[in-house]
Amino acid sequence: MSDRIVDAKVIVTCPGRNFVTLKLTTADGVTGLGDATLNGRELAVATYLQEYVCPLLLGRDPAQINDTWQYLYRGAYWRRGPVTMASIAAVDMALWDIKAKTAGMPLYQLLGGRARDGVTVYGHANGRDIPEVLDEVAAFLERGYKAVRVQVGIPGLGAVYGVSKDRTFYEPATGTDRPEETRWSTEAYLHFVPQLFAAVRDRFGFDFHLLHDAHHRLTPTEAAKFGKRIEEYDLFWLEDPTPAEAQDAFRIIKQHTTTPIAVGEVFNTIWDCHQLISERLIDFIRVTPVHAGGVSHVKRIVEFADLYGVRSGFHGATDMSPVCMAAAIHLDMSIANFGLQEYMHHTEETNAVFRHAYYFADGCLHPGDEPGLGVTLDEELAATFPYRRAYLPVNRLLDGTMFHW
Ligand code: CS2
Ligand code: MG
Repeated sequence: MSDRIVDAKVIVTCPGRNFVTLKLTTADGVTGLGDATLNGRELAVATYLQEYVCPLLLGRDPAQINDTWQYLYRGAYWRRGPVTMASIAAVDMALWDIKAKTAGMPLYQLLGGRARDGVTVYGHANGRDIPEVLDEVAAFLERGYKAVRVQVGIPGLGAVYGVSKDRTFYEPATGTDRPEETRWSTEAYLHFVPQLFAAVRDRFGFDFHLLHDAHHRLTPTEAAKFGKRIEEYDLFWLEDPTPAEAQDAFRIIKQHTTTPIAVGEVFNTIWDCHQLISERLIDFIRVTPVHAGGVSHVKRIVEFADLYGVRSGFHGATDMSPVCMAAAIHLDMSIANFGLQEYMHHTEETNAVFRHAYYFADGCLHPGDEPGLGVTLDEELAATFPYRRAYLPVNRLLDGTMFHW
């Protein structure tokens, strides 16, 4: 008789920021973890799992990963979207965790084995002004990073995306009663940021990958012009230059600039990026297991992307729990078209709740050799960090017009 799922539990905890985790347990006593964190809307996913998904999992064969994925996707009728796909993602990650533990091997071995020595990552150098950013870049290069993303405060503007109040951790979801409101000027941004790239290249040269996240804030024409303007600084990628609902808008950007484009952290199925990939409108796909249907669906997306020369660049911000980070690293280790992995440090409390086998060395993350994902969740400790509602900021233009955060 094959094994059966006998328990499906949703664990919400807030060790410095909110995380939602699904824990499955089989009759044979094997457990699996799945990240279900949707920053700013965590309880929507927790409820979707608790009310509609967990009851359906009890009694199912944990080995049937593909059938369970389709059962939850086609069976929902209301397909796609961040809440549904984060819920399916959590189940998928947990089932892969169980399968690899049952096989007695780290997940990447089941996904085709080691295809590289380690997973090259990028760190986040940010500061209120250019000198502060330069000091942060120096610190990352000192620590052996081969890739660094730079974000800077814009003169005349208050808080802007990517510049952390705390020098060590970046956590944008800070509004407990209501979202923090920020003000934005695209003109001020476009005028100032090329000076940041010039200063970075002047001081540190071109022997490391330089990245930047425009965070959905430009029009296609502004992005095309900006991409062309900064070609001399040879960015590894310019991220989210324009909102990605309109995939065909990226044709305008690609017609005018060779600055590589990375998009996808907000995507949740292959349908969100099918055109971007098949028309080679992007160079890196940024989907991540928790938001894009889990290990199974992210694997499908990156293998599709490989046909068109598009590489991976999985999202790895602090709102991806160590469970999602581990799943991403196992995929990074095994796929053919690996590009780069984002790596934002979690808080010490998070690392205590989610003990994990992956580790940083020589500018790379390494998965470790524990069976499965290599993550354990300390439920007792998790219970000491109760959920605390936290909104992502909203962003308005200087005249008050609602804009993109
Ligand atoms: C950002 C994220 O890491 C990134 O590239 O776009 O910090 C993003 O803002 C957060 O994940 C939103 O929760
Ligand atoms: Mg981003």
